[in-house]
Amino acid sequence: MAAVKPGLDLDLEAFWMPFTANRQFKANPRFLVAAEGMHYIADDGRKILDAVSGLWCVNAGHGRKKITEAVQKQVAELDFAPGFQMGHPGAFRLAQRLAEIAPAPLKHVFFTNSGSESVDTALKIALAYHRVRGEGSRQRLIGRERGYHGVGFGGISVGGIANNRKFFGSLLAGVDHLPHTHDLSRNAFSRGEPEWGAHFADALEALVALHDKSTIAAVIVEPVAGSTGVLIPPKGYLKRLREICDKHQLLLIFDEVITGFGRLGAPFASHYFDVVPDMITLAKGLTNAAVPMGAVLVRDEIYDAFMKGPDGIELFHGYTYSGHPLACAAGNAALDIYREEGLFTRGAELARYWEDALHQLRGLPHVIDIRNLGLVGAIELEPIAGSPTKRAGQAFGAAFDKGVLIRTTGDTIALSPPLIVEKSQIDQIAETLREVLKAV
Ligand code: PXG
Repeated sequence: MAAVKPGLDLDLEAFWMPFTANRQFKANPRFLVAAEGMHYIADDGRKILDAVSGLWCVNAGHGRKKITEAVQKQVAELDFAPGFQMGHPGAFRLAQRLAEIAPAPLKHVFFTNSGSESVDTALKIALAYHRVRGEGSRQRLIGRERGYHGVGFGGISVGGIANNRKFFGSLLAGVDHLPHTHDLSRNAFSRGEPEWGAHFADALEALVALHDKSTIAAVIVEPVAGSTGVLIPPKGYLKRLREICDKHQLLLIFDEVITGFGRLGAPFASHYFDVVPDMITLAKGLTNAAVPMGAVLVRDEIYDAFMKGPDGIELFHGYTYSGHPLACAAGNAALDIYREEGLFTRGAELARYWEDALHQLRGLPHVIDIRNLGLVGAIELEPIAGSPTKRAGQAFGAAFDKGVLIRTTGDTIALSPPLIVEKSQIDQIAETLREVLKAV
């Protein structure tokens, strides 16, 4: 029997939903039908406060008129332009503006359509870079346990989540992983960056000793790991990673698909931590999620190495929709909004209030950790014995029923509201979670 959404003339079986327990969802479907500002509207007409920016992506809030109008105008004027051996002004404008916001030496932008494509693009650029400069033996890629870098074969290979890897064969060869930095025995309930754990970066020295630097192309990490439960880097950890990469000429890639565009109270995490990587992968907030788009920001020296090669195509890589006109229109409008409304730094102004609101939930039943940075936060729950993820799953349902959309991963509640959030809405998120956590 096909699942049917009551009240809507829809057979739900045809759509194989991504990262979803399809049977569970289809037995009890939840539909969103509209959105504006900080809220979704559910199909039963209820207003749901969005405490996770859709999926960490609607940084300026929903239904922004400026973006809507820019996309409408663009689709009427130039719906599509081929991006290979042709250009359109919107893509060059967006690239130039991104390069202006990016940390200084990252002046070049390669467009993709998603975070997963950005990651695979950055990994390919890293490999090709070493080859074009005559060190093609550098082929090994290093990721991190509990890392999430999307779902392409490159991304799951450097990623560190067993369920995302184990079904998919042998993955990329020549990948190794750093340990993750999450240690509740030392760092539980840290406010902001944990004090303890910079030494986790030294594991990179051990990998260099094991494999030899001449075999290693790049290291990729999320500055703050998002999908595996908001893991905040220990103080000094990212700086130390940068130093070790410099020492051995390894490229350092920051995956800022979540941390980009103001999430930490600065344009990028790279600014926040004052650590400049060699490439930054982006997506999500780039267009405020109105049109899919990703990008890779690339350091001068890397781009220049390709531009010195023989005449002809310098990098055999790209997508039909790289720099799609609608995505560029949305991206340019989103950047206008971020700048005009000061959203790149609003997270810094609200960070303390956010931190206090979340940490007031300490002491509630089953809360084993609370973490925060900028406008991102997480509450880790003690799993129900024998049923991991169940407690957080119940919290998700209960919060939704009480009018707040959260995200859960494992038994951790992850929070990242749009950067336009008001203090009263932070209170609402915290109060709703207080009620929810008393009951799960
Ligand atoms: N890198 C990072 C750091 C991400 O967080 C991707 C790459 C892949 O992006 P695309 O656009 O290909 O999905 C992501 C995506 C969650 C959640 O709730 C997180 C993501 C996607 C969906 C859900 O944690 N991050």
